[in-house]
Amino acid sequence: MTITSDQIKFHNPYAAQKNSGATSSSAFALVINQGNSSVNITGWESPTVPMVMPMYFGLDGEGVWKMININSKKVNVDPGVPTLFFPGYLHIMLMNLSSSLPEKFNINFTISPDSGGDFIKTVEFTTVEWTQLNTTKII
Ligand SMILES: [Cu+2]
Repeated sequence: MTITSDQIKFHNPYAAQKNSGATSSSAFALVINQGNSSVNITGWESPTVPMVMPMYFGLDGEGVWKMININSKKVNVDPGVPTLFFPGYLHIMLMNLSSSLPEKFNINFTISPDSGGDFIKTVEFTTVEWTQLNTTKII
C-alpha cells in the first residue's frame, strides 16, 4: 500500500520567535504516520527560512548536553510510533535568520516512504514567543 501525504500528520506545528540578536530558533511538532509502513523525513526547506535542519539535544563524548547535528538529515517515522519534535529534545533548527520569524510560515518536508514514491509535505508553522513555550501544549 502506498502512503499518502494525508497519512503523515503534523500536530500543532509551532516555532519559537527568535530572540533579538539571535540568528537561529527552533520549531516543533508531533508527527504521526497513519500509514502501514515506515517513512523517513529526508528533505527540510522553507521559502522564508534560510536553513532548516533536524537536530537533537544529547550528551557529547564528555557527558555535556549539547545540540547535535543529525548528519544523515533523516528522521524516521514509523507507523503508530509518534515522533516528537519538542524543546530540549529532537527539534527542527531554523538557522541563518536575519529577521524575526513571520507569524506563520511553511516548511516543506520531503517524505520518503520505504515503499518508494517520495512526496513533499508542506506544513504551516505558527510562531510563538519563547515565554509561551512552556505553556504551549503539543497535543
Ligand atoms: Cu538546535
